[in-house]
Amino acid sequence: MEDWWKKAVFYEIYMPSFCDGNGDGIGDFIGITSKLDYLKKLGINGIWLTPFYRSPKVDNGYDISDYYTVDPDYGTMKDFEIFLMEAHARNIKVIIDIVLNHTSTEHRWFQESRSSKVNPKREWYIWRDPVNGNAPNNWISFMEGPAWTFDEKTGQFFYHSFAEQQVDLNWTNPEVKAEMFRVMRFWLEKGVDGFRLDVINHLKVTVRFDDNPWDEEVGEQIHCYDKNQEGILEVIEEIAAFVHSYPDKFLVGEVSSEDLNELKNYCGKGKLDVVFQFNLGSIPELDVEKIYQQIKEMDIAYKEDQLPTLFFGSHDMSRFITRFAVDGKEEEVAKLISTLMLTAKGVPFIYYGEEIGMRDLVIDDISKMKDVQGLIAYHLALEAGKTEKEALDEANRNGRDRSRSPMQWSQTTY
Ligand SMILES: [Ca+2]
Repeated sequence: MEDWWKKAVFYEIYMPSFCDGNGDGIGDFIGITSKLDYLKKLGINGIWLTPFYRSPKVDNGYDISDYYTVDPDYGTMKDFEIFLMEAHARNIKVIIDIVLNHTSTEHRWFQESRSSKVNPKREWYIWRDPVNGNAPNNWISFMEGPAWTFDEKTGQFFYHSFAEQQVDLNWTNPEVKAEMFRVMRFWLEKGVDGFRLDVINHLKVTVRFDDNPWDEEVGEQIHCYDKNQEGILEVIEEIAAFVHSYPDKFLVGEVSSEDLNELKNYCGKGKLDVVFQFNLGSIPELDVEKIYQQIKEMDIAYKEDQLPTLFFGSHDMSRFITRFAVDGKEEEVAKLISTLMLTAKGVPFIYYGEEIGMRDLVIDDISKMKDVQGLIAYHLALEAGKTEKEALDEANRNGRDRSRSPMQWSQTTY
């Protein structure tokens, strides 16, 4: 039988913003369950849920503090189970977002790890001695700022490829790997249909911890030693073999790259089923020639067992209707892109709200901004001597709140 996902249309639900079932202003499982008939009518076959595990939400749930618990904001485990059962009753598959690369600094594993150098969980994370009183190397995080934070208590630095509250797990440690496989087993046995693997090409960092080179021309660090490291494909193959040992499970990976030659190494038989195609999805403006070119290149580069993904929006990027806006032609743009997503070769991922033409939110006051990436950009701009207004513009440009506004279920204003 052909894999179900090859003909599926996925729909990404950003947990806090989709549907609030209990009136506290935060989306939850009761709310999502109440909209399953709507989703069925829309014609989608699969739901991708962003993280709903217990989390302090420094990065809106991508900083998990307990992988085995539903965050109380989103409901209870029972609410999750009812949602899953009701989705399956409507022949809708459910894949869940899982963050294998890092945990929240509030996770008890990290609390134990940082408590002393001899704690059994010390090696679950990446700790290094200072070098001449400074960070062990020049790595900067993928959210700006240094990737190392000094921990007073034990006098060492810990590594975080994203925000400092998202500490990287040490995937060279077999105990870490075994525990994260246990996490996946837990949810597979609850009946989920697969995973969306967050920043999956970051799982391994180099063993040498050399300085990253600097690109003088663009004034940016080249991330040579902190992603796509040797051994990463073997780990991904192990994850794929494990997940596919359960029948009909699906894996989509977020490989942080726009380079098709890199992306194609991660998907296909024995690997991830598909990866997010940022070479197409991240296109900054409506350039039909370029879109056509990317689709053609994927067709040539991909072998028979490889399929691209088709999306132009997500919780990490500007909504495409705003991004591609041609004044007065928003409806045409929305229809054009939707037609392309639903007819070109590949697995489409609709981002909630695209079907009703939702546009970017513009934040007019920094106190209303939730996204850590926007807040970091705001503070860096102020430190660089920019005005309040310029810093806010910078935050809106770099922040991700713009595409995370509540689903517009009605025309009511609040
Ligand atoms: Ca709620």
